[in-house]
Amino acid sequence: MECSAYHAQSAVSGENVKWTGTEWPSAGVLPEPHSLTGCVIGFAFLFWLLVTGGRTQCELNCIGGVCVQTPDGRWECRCAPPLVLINGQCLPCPIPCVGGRCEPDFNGGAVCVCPFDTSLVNGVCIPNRQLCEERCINGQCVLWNNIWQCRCPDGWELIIDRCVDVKGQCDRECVNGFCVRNTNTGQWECRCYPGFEFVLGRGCVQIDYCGTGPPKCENGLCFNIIGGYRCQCSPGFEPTPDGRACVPTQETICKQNCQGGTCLWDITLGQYICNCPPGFRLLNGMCTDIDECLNPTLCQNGRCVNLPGSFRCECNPGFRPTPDSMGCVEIVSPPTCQCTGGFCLLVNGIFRCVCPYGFELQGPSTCVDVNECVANPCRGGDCDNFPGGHVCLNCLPNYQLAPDGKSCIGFNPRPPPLPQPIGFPWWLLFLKDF
Ligand SMILES: [Ca+2]
Repeated sequence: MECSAYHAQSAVSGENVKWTGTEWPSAGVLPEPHSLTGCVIGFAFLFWLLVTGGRTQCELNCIGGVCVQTPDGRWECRCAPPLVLINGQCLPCPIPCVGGRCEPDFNGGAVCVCPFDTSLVNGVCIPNRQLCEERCINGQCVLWNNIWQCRCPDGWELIIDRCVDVKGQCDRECVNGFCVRNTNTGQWECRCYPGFEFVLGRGCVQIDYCGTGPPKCENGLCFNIIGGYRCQCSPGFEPTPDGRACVPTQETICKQNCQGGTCLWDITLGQYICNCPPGFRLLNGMCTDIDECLNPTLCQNGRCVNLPGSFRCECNPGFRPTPDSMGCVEIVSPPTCQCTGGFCLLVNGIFRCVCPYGFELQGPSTCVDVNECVANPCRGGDCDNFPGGHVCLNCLPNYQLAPDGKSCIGFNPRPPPLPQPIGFPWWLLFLKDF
């Protein structure tokens, strides 16, 4: 033992401990406090301890304390609280120990032993209940098997000594889903509603059906819906009954198979039909020209020339096309009209000789005067015939010339009958073939 070490010890002791004989355990001889303050005196004290046998041996090492005899006869060094025996010296507790008892450990250090139901926290012995309640945020401390434990409300969970609203946290993050507790792990897990998938950090997000997997909605646009997708089809296409694909409309299909024609809705058939232009027929999805010349009855007396949509008859020399252009007929000299005294009129393609009023046809082409006087139109007078008409003359007494001069009108009870007036086209009288 060096003098300096002992000297330092006594100085420390002088600060913290009141060295009086009455505070020490019984037995042993304690030097007066003042005798410990000098190095020379200290050496003398050590020497004194050495010469006292087992007790002396104890007291030699029990610096700052006092040796007491145990019931089995051994001598132990006892330090006055709060000093603690460390490496044979009674020293103040080298560690903070408020509310506890400082005791030497087996490694030359010290431990703070807290009273029952308290725990050492930062060198202070704190009641376990207080400790629990300080830490048990959002929970309640209960005594369970003599241990204060933090109990959390349902749906809350103890995470590092505090209750955390794990279900609430799950609920907040689990939009478009619901939280269930995994019976295996005990964790609250977010289960997404159909059509949603869980993405860490984003919660339940709508599944992008359009953007994943094989391309969708060809000939249209793809739209995600909850649980799937739907197609909005381009013009000419229509969605399938399940809405997951676009197929050509009936009209489109018709048009694809009706090139050169027009697709029309047939209300009786209830479907589109291909309508080819005249002279064309549908062949292998295309409106194809009809070769009318394959019909042997066409263009007789000529040569048939097939044309797109039609045909033409090229007539042999001496022939001309028929009015309907379906054949050829022999060219005949145009009919001549002989009509003396009248004029020619084309009726039904045939010239007729038409005579003026008061003339009639004699033979095929000669107009001669009608002698009206033969019918005796001037009863009561004289009749004078002239080319194209007649006139009455010399009406008898009691007769008067008609305003038109073509009859004599009598005043007698029975006037002579008047000739029939002619009120329809006069030339019709002469159309014998009419
Ligand atoms: Ca043709």
